[in-house]
Amino acid sequence: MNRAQPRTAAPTGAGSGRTPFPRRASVTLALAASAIMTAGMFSTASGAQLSESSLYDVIPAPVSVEPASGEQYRLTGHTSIHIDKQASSAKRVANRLRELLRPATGFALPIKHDAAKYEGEDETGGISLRLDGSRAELGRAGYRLRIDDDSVTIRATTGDGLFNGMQTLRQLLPATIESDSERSGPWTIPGGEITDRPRFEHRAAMLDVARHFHGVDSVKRYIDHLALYKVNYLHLHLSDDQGWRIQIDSWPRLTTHGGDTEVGGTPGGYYTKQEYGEIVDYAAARNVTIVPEIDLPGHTNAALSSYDKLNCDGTAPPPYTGIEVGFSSLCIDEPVTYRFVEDVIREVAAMTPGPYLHIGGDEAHSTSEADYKKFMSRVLPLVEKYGKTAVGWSEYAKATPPKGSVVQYWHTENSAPEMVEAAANGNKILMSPANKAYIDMKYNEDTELGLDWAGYSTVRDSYRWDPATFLPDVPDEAILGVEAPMWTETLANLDQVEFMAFPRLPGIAEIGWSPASKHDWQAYRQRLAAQAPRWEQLGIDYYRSPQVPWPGN
Ligand code: NGO
Repeated sequence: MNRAQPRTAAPTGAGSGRTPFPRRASVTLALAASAIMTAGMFSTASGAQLSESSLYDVIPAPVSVEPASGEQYRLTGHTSIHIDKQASSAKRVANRLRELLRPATGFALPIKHDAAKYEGEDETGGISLRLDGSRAELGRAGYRLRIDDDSVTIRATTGDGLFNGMQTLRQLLPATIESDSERSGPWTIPGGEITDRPRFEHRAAMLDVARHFHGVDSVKRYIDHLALYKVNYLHLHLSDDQGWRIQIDSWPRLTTHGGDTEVGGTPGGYYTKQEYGEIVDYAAARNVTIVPEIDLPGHTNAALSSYDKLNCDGTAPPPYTGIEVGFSSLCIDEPVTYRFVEDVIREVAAMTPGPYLHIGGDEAHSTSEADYKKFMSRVLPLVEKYGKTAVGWSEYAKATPPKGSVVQYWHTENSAPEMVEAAANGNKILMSPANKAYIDMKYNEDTELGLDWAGYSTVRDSYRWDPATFLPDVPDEAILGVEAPMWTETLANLDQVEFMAFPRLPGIAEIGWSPASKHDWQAYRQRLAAQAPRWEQLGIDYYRSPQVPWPGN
């Protein structure tokens, strides 16, 4: 595979050459809807009107959808949200639902505590979020959403399930629900029943905040996008040759020096522990668990540049602002290396409520294979010592990580004996094949942003693959899930990140959530098109791929 990329600064202008699309688009929904109707897209949407969504317009596609024609619920100023007394996880979801619905509707949406109705007995007069441990068929994250003329009820066994049901409900409201200022509605929701649960427990995205630093507000906004599509892990690539982005008290120069710059030599940045905690909490409130990555033993120029003593020759290299890979390595035989790594792992683990800590391990081309294994054999136990499950890129499989550790497959080949062996050793495989799941790849030769070492990745390419069969020799049970990495060598701000993520991110989310039987490109591209008015409300600048029948085209 050709990983060579020009050693040039990334474009920093706001996407020159990209299809221009106005923020807060001026395309009227009426026009958009009529174009959709003309195209005959909504075969299921019985006379879909401009402000209505169809029960089928959900991404990721639910397991089962049963419309009740003629029924619809209308959200009004009298609507209240009902939860059981003492159900704190339902309370969290109720608060979030209110936060989501309030700006556009202007409704108060009071939260009322009352007893759940029995199964089969209709709830009346509001939106009920009911925890119901007896519904084992929904699993931990599934939900059942029922909408009729009088009420909306979401049932789930956990708060996570209620949260997922709420995101579906959100997508069933008119796109203007995403507006940050009051709109007129009407706020109707099509009637029927949706029963749903995820195919894979782990549905992730990654943001590289090392090549270009992306501040707290950008990360929060990305988390909001993930939540809309039920993505439940955000992997943050916190260190690389070009920058160290997380405060480590015992090694302060990592950030004061190592966080200074980024690709292209522009000023970098880092998260203080307090800011990082803010990200972790913001994510948790949206069902997203943060997975921190400290890339080791390669991709470490920022650390090596911060401390002489981490270098085998005792001399710190200058900061690096290009986009080559594979030239840096920690000094494998020096005891200080392991004091450094242990301090970092201890401090990062302490900031991490989630179960995983990613230790990178990719492209350590300047570390011999023997040294690589020696290094990992000392570092993997440290991850365990601080109570975390290790995750590493494909290469670290050769260090035989302990049972239960996660190997993230990022290569493009459909055959990988090391993954088969890792699975046999009890590792879980997280699927991110670069030719499918890397959403930093260019869409086509005209895309200004992004890289192309794994080839171009169209919206269809990134949707049409199956994490369970991509590596046919790895048993299905070993597949943990799917992750869409966003590397940012060329992506200097969130606007550029969004342009690469939309519309591919929702497709990866669907691949991770929906049963394989629901993966259908023709149906998907129509559901995808129906999301565009939402993105416009959210101010997301997306790529208008010609493969998708966008409204207004
Ligand atoms: C590779 C490489 C990264 C690059 C990325 C760009 C992995 C795991 N290591 O993926 O350093 O940023 O490609 O697409």
